[in-house]
Amino acid sequence: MKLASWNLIRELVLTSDVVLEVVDVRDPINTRSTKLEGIVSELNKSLILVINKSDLVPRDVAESWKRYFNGLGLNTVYISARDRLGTRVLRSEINKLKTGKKPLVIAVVGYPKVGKSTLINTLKGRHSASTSTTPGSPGYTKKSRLYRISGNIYLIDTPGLVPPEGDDVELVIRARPIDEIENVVNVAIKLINKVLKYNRTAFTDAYGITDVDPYRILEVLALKRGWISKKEREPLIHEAAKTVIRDYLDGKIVFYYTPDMISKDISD
Ligand SMILES: Nc1nc2c(ncn2[C@@H]2O[C@H](COP(=O)(O)OP(=O)(O)OP(=O)(O)O)[C@@H](O)[C@H]2O)c(=O)[nH]1
Ligand SMILES: [Mg+2]
Repeated sequence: MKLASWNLIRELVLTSDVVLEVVDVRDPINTRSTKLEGIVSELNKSLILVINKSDLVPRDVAESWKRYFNGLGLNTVYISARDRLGTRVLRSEINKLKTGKKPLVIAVVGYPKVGKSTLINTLKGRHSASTSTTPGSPGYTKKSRLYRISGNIYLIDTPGLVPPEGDDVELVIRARPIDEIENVVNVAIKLINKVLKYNRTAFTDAYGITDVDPYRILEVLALKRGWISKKEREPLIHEAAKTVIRDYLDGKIVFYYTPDMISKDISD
């Protein structure tokens, strides 16, 4: 299955001229894919790293990530696809690319839940019309449509989903639907620890819970919501764990770190 997904990504990259790699500003290191970046450069296409959800962090944090990725040689912009902020800068970066290709076809690729669909909708705008199906493309991209987003620039409306790999908690929670996560309580506890490491008040802000013990946070959340087992009168921490993961992915639980913190361990 993983293999098939990478084949689809390759196909999508082949079909396009420019790839927008979308990452989450809260954890850009664990939501970028150097493998994707490798495929894009191997196929001689252009890549723009799009740091999304910038509305969740102070502007200088987004700026520092832009500088960091620029320093790695990556063309980078930060945006909020949801609030339509930074999209003009993104469009102008696309226009500046000297690919010589006309028309220019753009694809949006990234891990689950980073905001690919939101970005596609934002770029499409209300007035863009779909054109034909993507010309001359097999399988996957055959079903997608091309949208003209300005002048000679076209957007493929089907996002490329990077298959999550590795064992960072970020990847686990993004990898599959929440109901299919094994050991959801353990995963949520890891996530809570990671969030608390960078933002001690994240759960106070999100739920009004002042505890900083992860297990206790799940208990209190379950009690607050009235999720209590009928028989044993115990808080249903499974439900609380799923809610924490869902709320994190929806951007309701906020944390961030900055590039200068990378040398320290960010992966747990
Ligand atoms: N705060 C914030 N939330 C965003 C932004 N863009 C997307 N989201 C939220 O992130 C979640 C995922 O957004 P989607 O656009 O569905 O992400 P996706 O990458 O298409 O997700 P999959 O199709 O499941 O892989 C949703 O709850 C969005 O509302 C943004 O710029 N800021
Ligand atoms: Mg989507």
